[in-house]
Amino acid sequence: FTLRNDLRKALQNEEFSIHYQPRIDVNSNDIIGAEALLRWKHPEFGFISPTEFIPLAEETGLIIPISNWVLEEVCNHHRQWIQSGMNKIKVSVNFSALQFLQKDLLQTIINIFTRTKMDPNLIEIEITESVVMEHKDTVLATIEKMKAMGIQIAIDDFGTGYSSISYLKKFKIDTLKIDRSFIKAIPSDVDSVELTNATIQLAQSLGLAIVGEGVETLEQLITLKDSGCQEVQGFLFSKPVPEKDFKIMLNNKV
Ligand code: G
Ligand code: G
Ligand code: MN
Ligand code: NA
Repeated sequence: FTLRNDLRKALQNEEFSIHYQPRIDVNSNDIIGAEALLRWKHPEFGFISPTEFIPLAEETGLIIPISNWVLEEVCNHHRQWIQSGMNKIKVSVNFSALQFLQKDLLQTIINIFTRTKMDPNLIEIEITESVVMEHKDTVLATIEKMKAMGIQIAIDDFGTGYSSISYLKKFKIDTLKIDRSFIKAIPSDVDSVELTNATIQLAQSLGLAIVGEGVETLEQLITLKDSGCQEVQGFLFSKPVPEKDFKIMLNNKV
């Protein structure tokens, strides 16, 4: 209850920030993208996990202004990176199901891109399988329009929900992100290895990019690489870091 009230004041008190986790090409070791992850620093309790406050933000409807702030902040950072001469990388932003139920979502995105001069081709929106499957028609109609604008779509936490393979193709989904619970269990757990391999093969046959998430060990990296996974994220390379640190990381790679 107190957290819920504090959340109402968090935006105007500038308690939110964005951390970035690099996405790495397994062959070149280059940073080819970044996932934007929201952080809330509570004045008393310090950092509170999004797994705790995102559900509160969804219950209260605050998720909409907060998510709009996230997207605009990410676009502003991205413009600054380009202006200071760094490689143009793709940035991924997590979207909540509630955003897709907003009638003005697309116009809001267009307004943000216009204000920040963001190239839609360099934004990827991450949604979970359950977002798509629970709100099928609304979400799919919106995805179609996002795709038409050039925005890329990734299915996050892939393997944890129920996906219909037909929609992956029909809506030209760009990327599957294998959930880190499976990566954590490879190569020891046979089921996780099989699911990971099946997902990689599915992605290859549909022409989708594939990202292994939560890679923490060299053994996991090698297993993924040998199975044909081209892109990874995880603590082995970097945890999510504040924007100023991510900028340094990007600069060192140029
Ligand atoms: O960064 P961390 O592992 O603490 O994130 C926990 C969860 O919070 C992840 O599932 C992630 O997708 C989600 N999350 C992080 N940032 C955002 C955001 O900006 N919007 C939404 N909707 N979810 C986010
Ligand atoms: O559900 P989603 O993929 O959006 O979750 C992103 C979250 O995963 C980030 O908040 C980040 O903190 C966490 N994460 C990223 N890499 C690793 C990793 O290698 N190990 C663990 N345990 N968590 C990770
Ligand atoms: Mn994600
Ligand atoms: Na995930």
